[in-house]
Amino acid sequence: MTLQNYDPAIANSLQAELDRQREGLEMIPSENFVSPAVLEALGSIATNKYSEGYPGKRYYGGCENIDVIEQLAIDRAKKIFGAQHVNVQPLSGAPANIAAYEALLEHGDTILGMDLSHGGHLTHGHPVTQSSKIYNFVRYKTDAQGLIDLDNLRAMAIEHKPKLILVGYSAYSREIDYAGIKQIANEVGALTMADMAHIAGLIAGGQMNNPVPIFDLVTTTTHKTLRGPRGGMILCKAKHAKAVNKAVFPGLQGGPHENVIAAKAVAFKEALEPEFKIYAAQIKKNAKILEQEFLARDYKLMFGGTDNHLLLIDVTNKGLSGKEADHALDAAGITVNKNMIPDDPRSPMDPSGIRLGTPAITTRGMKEDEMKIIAGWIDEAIINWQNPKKLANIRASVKELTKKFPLYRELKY
Ligand code: DSN
Repeated sequence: MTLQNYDPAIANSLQAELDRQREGLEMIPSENFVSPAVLEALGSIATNKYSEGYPGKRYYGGCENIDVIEQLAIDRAKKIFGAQHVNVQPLSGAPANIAAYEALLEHGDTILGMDLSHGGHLTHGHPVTQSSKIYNFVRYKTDAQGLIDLDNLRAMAIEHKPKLILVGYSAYSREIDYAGIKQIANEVGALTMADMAHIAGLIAGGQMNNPVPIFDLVTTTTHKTLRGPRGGMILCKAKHAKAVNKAVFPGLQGGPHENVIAAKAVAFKEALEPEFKIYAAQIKKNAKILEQEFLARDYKLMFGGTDNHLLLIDVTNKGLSGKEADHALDAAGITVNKNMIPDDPRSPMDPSGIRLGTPAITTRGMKEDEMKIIAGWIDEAIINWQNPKKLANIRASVKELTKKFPLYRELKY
């Protein structure tokens, strides 16, 4: 019995989603396309198994095969990032961050983390989150040039005496000086944590600085540039291993999702291949081309440009809001997300900016030439945001281009 025969409502929606992914340009910087091997592991019978505990120390019988799978995921992740200890069980990035705080801190401790509108993440202390009610978050910002000013960070660290300094961002496009930040943490006796979710694939591919050997603890998701299944992971120094494992299970979670862990292991094998370095390098080259094309068209790039996979663009000088740009681009077959810019005077639901990136379109095989064409289409869609006919024309051109870069050739629901 196929899914189509048994549950056509779901099968048809999956097919429609597959068509959407195939026929559009996916430029949300936190999205990607996993390989068929990752997809196969994700949809495997490992989903049937309970395995609370860790390899060799489980609360359930019958875990001998699951142990092999989870240990492979751990060993491969250690090798990619040079980590002393890895926990592959976090269900995603937000739970990984909560478990990390629990492992390293006492409730009420002070954490110095980046402001959301400057590129930080909700889980780094935004007042709407649960963790902001448990810990005392103090938030730093980027400077007028859009960079992280280490002198300012040092002054804030001396003033607030944080137990933890937190870096790693979801809309920041520049390289991070982990050694410089570690130095400040040492001066004030703070622990260090990086959330490398957005850039883990670029680090794995040797294209960006690696915080793992320097920092106490690093969290990540596995589904962004790292191109694995939707999930999370914590990497840390051996001295934090016990606390991290206890914080994840039983502290925060129950049974690990071993089908996801199997898919993580497959993605990590891929990240260890030489081709992954080429992929990671191409992500950055493609983002750089977009940067040049947008600067040439008078777009206001936050942080002055990009060193990674993403661009944060203030579109208000083009006469529209981030939400309007997001909708216009959607109509043109290009998916981005509306996003706050530093100290945005507008609201989160209708901010000044859009955030876009290259991981998914690079996975499809698109390179410099396609980036130039795509930047032209984005500009055209933004200029013609109130012209449905023009947007439909761009959408038709987008569809033509995507046919040259097939996605999941054999797949059908
Ligand atoms: N939601 C993710 C992103 O899009 O950046 C971060 O958690």
